[in-house]
Amino acid sequence: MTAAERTEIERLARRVRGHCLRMTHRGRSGHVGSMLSIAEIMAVLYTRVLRVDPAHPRAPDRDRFILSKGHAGGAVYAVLGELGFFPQEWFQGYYRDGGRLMGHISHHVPGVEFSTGSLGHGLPVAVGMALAARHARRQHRIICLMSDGDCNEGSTWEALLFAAQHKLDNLTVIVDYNRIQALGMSKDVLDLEPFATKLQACHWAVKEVDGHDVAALDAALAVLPFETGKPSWLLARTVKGKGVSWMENTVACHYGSVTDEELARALAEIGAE
Ligand SMILES: Cc1ncc(C[n+]2csc(CCOP(=O)(O)OP(=O)(O)O)c2C)c(N)n1
Repeated sequence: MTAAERTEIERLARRVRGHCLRMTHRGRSGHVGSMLSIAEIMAVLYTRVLRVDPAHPRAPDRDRFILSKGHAGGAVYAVLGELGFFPQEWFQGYYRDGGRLMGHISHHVPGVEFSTGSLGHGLPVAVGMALAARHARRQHRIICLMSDGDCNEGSTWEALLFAAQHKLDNLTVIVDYNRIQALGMSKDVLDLEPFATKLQACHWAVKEVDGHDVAALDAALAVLPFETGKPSWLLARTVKGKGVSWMENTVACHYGSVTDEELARALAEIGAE
């Protein structure tokens, strides 16, 4: 990645954060911390990794992206609107009566593959898509973005065992590993550590990365799969609420958004354009 490309992707991540802050503020909704956590991951995926086309959102050979942590759908809408999958005016109606953008991610929005919200649903569906692509001899890849809360669900562990057994190397998981859930720290709710070791023991190819470093994310995802014959798992270390000082690493930012008084300050802190 050149320095100019890096700057552009970082700018996109800042715009994603800005849209998320404004959407959740206008809609008086929550989960802004969960969205701020994945801004760089969204920006890198949609500019450098996913083979998708806003003009042909249902093209048969498109890569499939599934957001399993569906409560952070605003961050996906932000990047899809930036790329032109739908008009940015739709942001105005996020989480509001008559709006097109539902709080939890919905497949009624162009570019969204699957509706989620109940944790633990994304990976089982992604595994099914990967198996179907294999049977149909299709070349598209399936990428699933999960949270550490998602990884507490039993359905996730059944799906990841199945993916390894069937050597689904067309499947990649990224975990937004911010270590905070809705009401507490992951280590207190249901600890996943030693996470990478467990995944390797389950026959996944695992990498770890700073989930806010766009160059590192790009390098980690440049060649997929990480290992032929194994599904790929990227543990992205992130900060919940990233970019807004009073939200970073707090549990409160899960169900929060910014107040009228805080909006301008938050936009200034993230360097919104
Ligand atoms: C099956 C299920 N149980 C409970 C919830 C309520 N809930 C919403 S988000 C969340 C946890 C949030 O933490 P995490 O999944 O790690 O997401 P992030 O920190 O990235 O926002 C919970 C328990 C849910 N959506 N689905």
